[in-house]
Amino acid sequence: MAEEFKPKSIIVTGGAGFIGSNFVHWVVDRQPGVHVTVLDKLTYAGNLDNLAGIPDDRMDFVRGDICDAGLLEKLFPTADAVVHFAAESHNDNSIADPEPFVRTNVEGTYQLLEAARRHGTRFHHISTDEVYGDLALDDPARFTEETPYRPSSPYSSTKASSDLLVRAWHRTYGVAATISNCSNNYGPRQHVEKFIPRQITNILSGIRPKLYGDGKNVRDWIHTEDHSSAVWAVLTRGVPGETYLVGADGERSNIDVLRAILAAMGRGPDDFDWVRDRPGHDRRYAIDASKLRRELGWEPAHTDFAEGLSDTIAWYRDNVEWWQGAKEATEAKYAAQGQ
Ligand code: NAD
Ligand code: TDX
Repeated sequence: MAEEFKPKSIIVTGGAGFIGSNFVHWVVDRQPGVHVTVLDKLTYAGNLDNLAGIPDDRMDFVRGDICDAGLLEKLFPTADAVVHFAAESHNDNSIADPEPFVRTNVEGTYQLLEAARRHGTRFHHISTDEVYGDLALDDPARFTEETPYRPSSPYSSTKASSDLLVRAWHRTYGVAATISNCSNNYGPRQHVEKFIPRQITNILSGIRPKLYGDGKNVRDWIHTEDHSSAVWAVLTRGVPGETYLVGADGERSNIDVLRAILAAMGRGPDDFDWVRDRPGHDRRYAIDASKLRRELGWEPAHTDFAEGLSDTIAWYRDNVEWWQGAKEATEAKYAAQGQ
């Protein structure tokens, strides 16, 4: 473990999105001395309502693009660290139109690294387990920090590219950077395009849930609050230059997750439609988070998936106005893709 880094002022990119906003709430609730500047472009995935209730003296919100070097030049001088969540994050969108993924995920990360280099700013990069490609269903292996990069989709290849830029800026220019690669998050405020919210809001809207392919693909689910505590652990206690995998031993097949949602919402186990598979669909992700647990003493708090899922369903039931606006356009896009 490195000597503890104690930032007083952090920039959070993508802080109006799903995981970024959950992280901002986590920091504001648990780290009283820390001021947050959220930098977010408010794309279709960003929503200012996600930051409602945060006191003005704890957070500034700046609407802007991480690719805007002039804007970064204004924000970086007063920041001790940048925690970089901003990205185009959805695989299906990346297959339909990869251009914004290359721009935001690769060029945006490059601009942030250059700003961090100019100002000596600590850098924490949020990445994904998808950079490692996929595993067979019967493979006993899980991903570790040593697993070779083998991304499959336009999304995951741009995230892999951004990770490599971070590594190079650390080694070549000495930027004090850490990386965390996390598995699939779930919890409140996730966009309705993603698997779990899509199925919950389908049921709430009278639409049948949609399952890709044979439904046997496995994802390793972690509650977004546990991702937040892991990011804080790596930012403050991680060693610059190091990568930490984040996961909470939550491997589940898509059909099992869908049937858990159906049961929790009073529907039958077959009350869903099979739809066209995702091209290049990764079969299985699985994270070995031993390094994070051993070296930084991190433990997940949300270990009961049924309970986390039930809380998430309750959140979507109670916040219909939060998701209703995006639902129709999202389903129209999926329908046009046969999904
Ligand atoms: P999201 O799509 O919900 O939010 C992304 C946010 O970034 C939005 O608020 C959007 O407005 C903002 N943004 C996009 N382009 C921008 C730009 N050019 N400049 C400034 N802001 C911009 O995404 P998410 O699911 O919260 O994911 C956040 C991060 O976590 C991403 O880096 C993603 O790769 C990573 N990640 C996600 C998961 C997951 O399960 N969702 C798992 C592991 C890692
Ligand atoms: O309607 C659906 N039906 C379905 O079967 C949708 C939207 C998805 N799926 C399947 C595809 C995947 O196997 O569910 C699984 C999860 O899909 P997504 O929610 O799109 O997530 P995934 O592609 O696994 O990527 C997520 O985790 C890693 C995030 O979107 C990424 O940002 C993160 O890096």
